[in-house]
Amino acid sequence: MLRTQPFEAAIFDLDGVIVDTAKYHYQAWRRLAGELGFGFSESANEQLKGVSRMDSLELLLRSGGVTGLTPEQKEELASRKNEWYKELLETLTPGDVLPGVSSFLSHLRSKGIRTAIASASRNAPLILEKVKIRAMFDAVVDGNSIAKAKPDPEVFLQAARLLGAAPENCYVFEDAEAGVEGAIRAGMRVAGIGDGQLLARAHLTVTSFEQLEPVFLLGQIGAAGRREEGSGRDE
Ligand code: B16
Ligand code: MG
Repeated sequence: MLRTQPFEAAIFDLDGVIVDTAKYHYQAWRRLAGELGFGFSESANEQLKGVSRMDSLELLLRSGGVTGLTPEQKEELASRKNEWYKELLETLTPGDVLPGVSSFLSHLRSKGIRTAIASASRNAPLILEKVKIRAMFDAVVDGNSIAKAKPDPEVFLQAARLLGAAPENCYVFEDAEAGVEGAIRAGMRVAGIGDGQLLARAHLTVTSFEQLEPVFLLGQIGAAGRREEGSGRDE
């Protein structure tokens, strides 16, 4: 059975949850892999989701069997990728906010639930500004203010502190394995948005916010929030 107890704060990952920037990360990493002479598949890219920029580069290089680079060369590759990524971000508009997100946020806030962003991205301020959704969050914690990347719980704990909520009263919304793990380590409940098998550690999984919305809006997490694949891990 999934828990039905209410939560007082909602903490959202950004990339892949609020806005579909995950596809731009993938395009930019794939372009870098191409320049380095190897291919990079969408399934290999799953491992990079939610992971910091430099850790992502390490995973990419490992997948291409590239070794022996100096820290300076790695910095240069990461910033090359980031420039391409930022070019793609230029095309973002409020229309890129994922379906169901805005009404879900409005509903939570109308019920007095506090909201925060917990993102590994150092581009989070730029993205929030481009899609014009910053005002929907009481706090933003991103890659500029954390020392340890997901799956470390730091980003989530910092968001909870800023919202004045105890971790057990927070619900996290995540699309990445590393993020789901980080939220669990923070002692929070977590909804996985995406592939139910990849996010199997989440307390519930849905494929999109449109599907998630009624679950929370009706306040029936226990009745409607059962995972689609496998069995719920909640007690
Ligand atoms: P940046 P999230 C994460 O954002 C992305 O999922 C991950 O792919 C990226 O490497 C990381 O941010 C760092 O992003 O290069 O923009 O600083 O999912 O935690 O919102
Ligand atoms: Mg994400």
